[in-house]
Amino acid sequence: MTVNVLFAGGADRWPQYEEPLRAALDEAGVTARLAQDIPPDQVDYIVYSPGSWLQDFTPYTRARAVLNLWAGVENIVDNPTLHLPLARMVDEGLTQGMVEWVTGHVLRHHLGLDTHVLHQDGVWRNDQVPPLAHDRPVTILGLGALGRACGAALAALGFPVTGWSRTPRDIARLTCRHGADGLRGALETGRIVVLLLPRTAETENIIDAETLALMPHGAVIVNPGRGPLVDDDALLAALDTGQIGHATLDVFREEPLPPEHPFWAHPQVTVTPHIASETRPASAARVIAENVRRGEAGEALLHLVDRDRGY
Ligand code: NDP
Ligand code: OXD
Repeated sequence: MTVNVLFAGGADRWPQYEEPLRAALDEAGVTARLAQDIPPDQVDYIVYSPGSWLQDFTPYTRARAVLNLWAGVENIVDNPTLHLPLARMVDEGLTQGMVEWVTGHVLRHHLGLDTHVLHQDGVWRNDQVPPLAHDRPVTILGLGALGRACGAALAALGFPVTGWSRTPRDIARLTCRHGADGLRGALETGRIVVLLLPRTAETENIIDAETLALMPHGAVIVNPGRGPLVDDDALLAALDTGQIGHATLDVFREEPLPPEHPFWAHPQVTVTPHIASETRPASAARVIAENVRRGEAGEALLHLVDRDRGY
């Protein structure tokens, strides 16, 4: 039987995804009609990404699931017309990209690379040899697919890593804390704090004046999670007093970050344009195809979102 898979992931992504998706569906043994335009009442699965033209799911009467190309689901999770199972993206390429980005930015701050990279001015600055990783505790808020992988990479380099999640976790080489009580301890130890939480009602403004004050003086924040995790004004105030030594921010409340936003001009802020990582078509297509196969076989889908929890 032919399965109808609607690609509603954006016309700009279609050229990158069409061939890998066809190949992956084929490899998964699924006979599929894959297209950007299929009559709604014939669609079985919807491949989706934020900003899609598809906002009203009501006419998709026989669809069995929405398969998101992004890890973050805040743009679709509250859609009142969506009553279908929603799967988010967990992709080995996306994870590897995030591990590389987080490790790179943590090492930049740990090694004080800017001192030498930005000052090739004839001054021999040999008064500060960087400490070893085991003297620089790192905290990761969020121990999901991405937080766990980044934690493992940083722990392998020797950083003492504390991770924080909503529910209790037990992860080799990481000190795991959870819940409201665990947040204080996680922040108090982190000289570099990496945010890899989803955006939900509970995580919004989790980094505010109160939590910023818990971090060691001069701590560095690295945020590839979501902009609304951080209260921008509180962060700017903490940067101005030196409570926070630097913030490397990849995600923002408004994207693109408006040119007049104070983050751009602040000397202790590094802005990167939501490029920490991205879903990679070749590996992600296999995840989508496996979920279509599972759906057709009556098996549980991978990476299902809990709509009440919001991630
Ligand atoms: P997961 O859903 O796998 O993990 C989310 C983690 O956050 C879990 O450990 C979860 O806890 C924890 N969490 C959620 N809510 C709370 C809370 N209220 N208190 C404490 N912990 C909480 O997500 P991923 O790791 O795959 O992705 C994380 C985020 O990274 C995405 O949602 C997205 O926003 C962002 N992202 C950014 C990219 C970029 O390029 N900048 C690229 C890809 C993703 P528990 O384990 O208990 O469930
Ligand atoms: C994602 C992202 O959520 O790229 O996948 O931010």
